[in-house]
Amino acid sequence: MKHGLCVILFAALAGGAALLSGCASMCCPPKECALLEIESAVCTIHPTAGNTCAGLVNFHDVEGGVEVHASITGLTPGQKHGFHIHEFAFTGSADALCTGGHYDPEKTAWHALPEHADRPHHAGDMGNLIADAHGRAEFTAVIPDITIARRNAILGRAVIIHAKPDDGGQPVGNAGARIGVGNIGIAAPQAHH
Ligand SMILES: [Cu+2]
Repeated sequence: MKHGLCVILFAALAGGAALLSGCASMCCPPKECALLEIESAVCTIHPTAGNTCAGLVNFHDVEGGVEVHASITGLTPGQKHGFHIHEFAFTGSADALCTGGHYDPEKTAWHALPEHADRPHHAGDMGNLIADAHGRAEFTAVIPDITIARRNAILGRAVIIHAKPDDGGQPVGNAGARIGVGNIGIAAPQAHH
């Protein structure tokens, strides 16, 4: 009797485990997949210590990449500023070095401007913001090879704006200090600015 009960129990456990692993790989209940369905993100840029850079960056999944729109103030008038997604979320360091280096999930270890996206590059290479005479910049581009929350996901990482232009040079574009920073988070459905 005891042995019989054991067999039944084992069969029930094994069946349950098979059902669980099958579900994880195939049917993916909505609760478990909630993050994967996020297609829009937002990032509020705040100045690092001693700087004035501020603004908003919106991200939307599109065919082939993520459409990025940035509206930034407090830049050096008439100058380009390196603009990247860095690997880690900002946690408060005065120089924003806590965000690590350029987001490089493909481990290319090679930097490039978006106009050379056919070359090996970091997924987080977004090129430059171009400030007008008032130190404001508007930026719209589709950045390839990233998604909000699926392959090469950017959600939960940081956007960095640099003091100097990204010249496309190795290893990270010679863009200097980090003057603006923000974390990429989940956008409210109507968050259009
Ligand atoms: Cu950077």
